[in-house]
Amino acid sequence: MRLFFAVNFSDPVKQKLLDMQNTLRINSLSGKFTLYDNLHLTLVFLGEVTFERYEMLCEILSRLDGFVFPLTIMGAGRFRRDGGDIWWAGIEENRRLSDLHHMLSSKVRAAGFPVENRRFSPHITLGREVRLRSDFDAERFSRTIDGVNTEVNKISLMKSERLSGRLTYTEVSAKTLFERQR
Ligand code: 2AM
Repeated sequence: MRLFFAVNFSDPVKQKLLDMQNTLRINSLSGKFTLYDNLHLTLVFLGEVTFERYEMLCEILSRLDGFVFPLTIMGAGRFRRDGGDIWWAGIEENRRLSDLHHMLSSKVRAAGFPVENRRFSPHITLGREVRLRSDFDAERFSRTIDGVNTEVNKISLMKSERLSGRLTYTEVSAKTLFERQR
């Protein structure tokens, strides 16, 4: 099965992401836009994993310690691609998130998973193969998006598969972070 660790979002947050996506959609000539249910932030991509290995990942996740922390979704941008760009919502610099990424990556690597050693650029993919209308001011769009404040209270292990032709992500394991004492 094809797996990745991710942060998922509440409906109010996904609704804001959908608003951003809709602005892109109505200003695009073409694109494959992320389904509402699939909006997420990838922490570590694992790829194809056997069942034994899947159990190791659940174990790693269950041993993860950490407190709930704040996260701000801020701005939008694109990874330029020949066949149309990947458009994403950005994440404000977040030490706790980077630490989590590094901790998870090193644990899965130590367990023998060949995870990529690329720089972590946290983002929420809104659409792929997106070609925008030439009169759309992408810079202005990115600048004028309101930040969305939320919190990370759970880390999910997600399965990615096509079900009846539809890309479907299912949470197969999760770790709830500790609430900070108030
Ligand atoms: P994304 O985070 O840029 O959207 C499931 O495929 C998720 O893992 C997607 O969110 C995807 O991209 C992310 N991902 C990261 N590296 C990947 C890779 N090498 N192949 C496929 N998906 C990858």
